[in-house]
Order: sequence, then structure tokens, then C-alpha cells
Amino acid sequence: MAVDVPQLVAQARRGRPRAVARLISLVEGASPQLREVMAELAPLTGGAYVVGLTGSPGVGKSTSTSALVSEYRKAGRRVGVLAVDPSSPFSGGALLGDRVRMGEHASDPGVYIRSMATRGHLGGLAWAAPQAIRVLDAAGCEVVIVETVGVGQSEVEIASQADTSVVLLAPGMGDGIQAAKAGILEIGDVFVVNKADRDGAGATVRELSHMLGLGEARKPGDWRPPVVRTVAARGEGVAEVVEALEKHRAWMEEHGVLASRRRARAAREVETIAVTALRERIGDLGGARQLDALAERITAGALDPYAAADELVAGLTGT
Ligand SMILES: Nc1nc2c(ncn2[C@@H]2O[C@H](COP(=O)(O)OP(=O)(O)O)[C@@H](O)[C@H]2O)c(=O)[nH]1
Ligand SMILES: [Mg+2]
Repeated sequence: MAVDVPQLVAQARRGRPRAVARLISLVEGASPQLREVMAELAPLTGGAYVVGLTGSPGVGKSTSTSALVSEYRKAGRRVGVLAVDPSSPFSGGALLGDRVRMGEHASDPGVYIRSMATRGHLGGLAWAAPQAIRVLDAAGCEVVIVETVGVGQSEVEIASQADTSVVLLAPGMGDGIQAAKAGILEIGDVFVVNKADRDGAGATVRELSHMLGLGEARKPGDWRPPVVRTVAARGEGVAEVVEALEKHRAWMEEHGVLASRRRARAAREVETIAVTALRERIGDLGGARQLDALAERITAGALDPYAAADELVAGLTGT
């Protein structure tokens, strides 16, 4: 069913949770009306500071997110949370466990929490997450926290699309090494060793600091990712995390990094939408026929695959 997009956007802008929910559902479901939604949202976006929070399952991302929300709420900031879980069958509201962990914010009108799955859409999370962030941004969230499990390529990619990326580790999970393997050390602007109440926290901090120090020598003025210890379950160290985030934000603004990251993010977003649109056209009946015909000519030795690809793209885009 068609929705009245301008009205929905106007309601979301006034912070109506149901309107925000509806818009994110349109993103999740890859609604044909999204084009109209994004056009309405465009002039309302750019105000949100996007923080990515990533780490292995169980390190305390949701607990930390909730604690961060509390900290930002103390400062009177409006906060949006997007919990991106590709493996989750749930959507349209917080996951069961997260509902408990973030429950204290449930009745706070200054907080919007949403978990998101993507229902097998072609563009996947890389396609949907930035658009959901736009919705929260336009709805007046000053800070948007995006929680992703840092295990898959697309999750790491989403985390790296934030203004500031926080990588969460916990002691005793062999996490440091895992993080290095998954390539998430490179994307971390701020590192958090959570569960500092547990044995081995000191060792994890040392191991991490060591790994971070192994990178190339930094130039003066370069950002040096701090390592913060937290006990998210008790809110300890969370103020220090916010402080590190504020410092990183100030550093980015001073060095033009915030603007360049946002341009890079926008470029990736456009690229993803364009590539997804092309894939969809190839999947359509006409595109599939065209592809079949080209494949036949290739196997007959009448055409090379590059020329075929050029022909396919030209045919699909009408260029
Ligand atoms: N001991 C301890 N447990 C914690 C801490 N933070 C979170 N937990 C627990 O770790 C488990 C996983 O937390 P969760 O936030 O769901 O992790 P996520 O999978 O990364 O989102 C839960 O049982 C939390 O209560 C902490 O600082 N110390
Ligand atoms: Mg979680």
C-alpha cells in the first residue's frame, strides 16, 4: 500500500516514533517509494554524528550502546540506535536480549532504538544501513549509534562507514588476534576493552596497544586511537568513551576528515545503489535474455567478455 511520504517525513521530523519506524521499514523492505522518501529526507540530513560500534558477539556491544545512550541523554542529546544484525530473523524493534539491555530507554522520547535485518535484498546491509541512518538523522537524532557484529565483510564495511568507528573487545576471547584477522583494527578510531571487571583485561589492553603500535610511525597531528577500559554493565568508563568520541570528532573537524569521510560515505552509497540497480536489471526478464544471448556469442567464440559486458551495460542503461 502506498504511503503519504511528505506527511510521514513531516511526522518523523517531529520525532514521532511510529513515523520513524515506518520509514525504516520502507528501507528494509526496499519499497518502491524509497526514492521519494530519500528525496524528502535529503535537505533534513547532515546533522547527526554517526558512531559505529563493532566487535565479536558477546563482547558487550548492546550493553555498551545502552550505557552510551544514558551518557548522551545526560547531556540532553537525542540519540538513535540502529542494531544491524544480518543473521537475525527479527526486525521492526529491538531484539529480545537487546530489549532487556536497552529497556531503560524504551519510554524515553529522546531515544529511538531499532534493530534491522535486510530480508535478502540484493544490495544487503551496505545498501540499507546508510538509508536507515538518513531516516534517524532527519528525525533529529544528534547522535546515531550503529551496532554491528564485526565478523562479516559487510558488517565491517558498515562500521567503517561511520563518522567514528569504535571497536569493542573483551578479555579472554582471544579477541585481539581475531580482530586483527578480521581487519577491524584498521577501522578503529577508538578502542574499548569492555568487561574490565574480568581477569585478563590488562593483558588484552597490552596486547591491543602493542598491535596498534606496530603500525606505521604516525606523523604529528595524526590521530592516535585511544584504548579505553569499560565495565559497560555498570556504566564504568563510559563517560571516558564519550570523551574519546568527542576528541575524535573535534580532531576530524579540525583536519577536514569529517567532511571527507562523509563524502566517501555518500560516494559508496551512490555506488551501491547504482550497482544494485544494474544487478536488478540483469535479473529482470529482459536483462536475463540479453545476458543469455551475449553468453551464447561468447561460447561460440564470436565475442569477448569485456565487449559483452560493455554491450550489456549499454543495453541496460540505454547509453
Ligand atoms: N562481566 C561483565 N559482563 C558484561 C559487561 N558488559 C556486558 N556484559 C555481559 O555480556 C553479555 C553480552 O552482552 P551484549 O551487550 O549482549 O553483547 P553483544 O553481543 O556484543 O551485543 C551479557 O550477558 C552482558 O550482561 C561487563 O562490563 N562486564
Ligand atoms: Mg548485541
